[in-house]
Amino acid sequence: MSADEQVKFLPGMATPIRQLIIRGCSLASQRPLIAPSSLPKHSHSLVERSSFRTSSMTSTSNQADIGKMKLESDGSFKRAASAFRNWIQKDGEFAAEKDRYHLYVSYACPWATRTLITRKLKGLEDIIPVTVVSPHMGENGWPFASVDPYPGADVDPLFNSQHVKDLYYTADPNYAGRFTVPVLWDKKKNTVVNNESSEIIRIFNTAFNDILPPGKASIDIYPEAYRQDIDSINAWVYDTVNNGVYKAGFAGSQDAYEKAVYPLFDSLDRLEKLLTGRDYLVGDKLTEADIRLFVTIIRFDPVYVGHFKCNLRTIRNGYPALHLWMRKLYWNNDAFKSTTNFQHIKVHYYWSQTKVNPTRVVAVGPTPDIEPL
Ligand SMILES: N[C@@H](CCC(=O)N[C@@H](CS)C(=O)NCC(=O)O)C(=O)O
Repeated sequence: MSADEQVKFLPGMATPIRQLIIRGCSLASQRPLIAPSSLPKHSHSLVERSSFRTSSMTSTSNQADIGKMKLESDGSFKRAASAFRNWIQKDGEFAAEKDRYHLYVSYACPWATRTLITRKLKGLEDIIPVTVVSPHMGENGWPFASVDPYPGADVDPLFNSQHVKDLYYTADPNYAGRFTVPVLWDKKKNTVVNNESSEIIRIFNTAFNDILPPGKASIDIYPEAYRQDIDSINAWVYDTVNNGVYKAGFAGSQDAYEKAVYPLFDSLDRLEKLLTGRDYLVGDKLTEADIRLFVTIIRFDPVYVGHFKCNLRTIRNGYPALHLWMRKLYWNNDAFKSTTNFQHIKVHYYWSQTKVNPTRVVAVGPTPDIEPL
């Protein structure tokens, strides 16, 4: 429970009256509520929990606003770990069922786009519906279309939430982490199953195979035989490329910036060698290593070169093999093309990250967003 919300136990009452103290004024809710401490986590009824807190009630802008995010003392950016790490399993607590789970994403977010690509590759569109937020991530975090009707954004079909942060508080009123996408939601337990994209794509890879047609069930982006190679590429690609662009872009000192940007380009050079004459990073088929790299490379020229100062080279002019690999995935496989929305990508970074770009002016180039094959 935050400092803004308190549950009051009045003398002689079997159940407490919930009292919301909102910026100095107090509103007593007459609806009885079971003491939260006597319940297992996530066990409040949906209606009670979703009314616990709404976007307009409390100020969480230090938690929700990327512009107010604190850096380390040396000016470097450290990404916080994701909080919800449950797994969907055949006979587990979170069973693999149709019409039980819902995916919340932003087209702008590379981590969320990993999950969108995998959902599409595996043919999970009917099993796991998706809701897209507006790219304007502001002081309350990611808004739904009910608050910001941006083209391509959706309203929240489950709760009509205003912001993604409302979902997090519905799952856990004491949530103190960041309000990130993607969010994989469980409609049965009314909670977040998992908000870590690297795990969500592995869940999607296998968990629903029993209820998918054989052609989709047999698609395996993390095959046993290649796991060691995939894991080892993922490790340095994550640190220096996927997260490396953020470390360069969010750096608050010259030293922190240079410590990120040079290793980033060293890794791009290494990837260029790996991909020369090859269509895929590992073996001769598409794996999660390609998916995880693609979402960063597709954003590179449109956003990271300018906005994040990753400008030693561009992909289109500096890396012919990476450029070809990216264009083949995009133009030849609809799972990549249909989940890439350059408008959401560009508007989000340039508009939302006001520490990096206080004017919110969105750069017009490069044109085209992606070159033809
Ligand atoms: N570890 C998470 C990271 C997700 C993430 O950082 N998402 C960003 C958008 S690209 C976000 O929602 N940030 C909101 C915030 O940090 O307040 C994952 O891979 O799923």
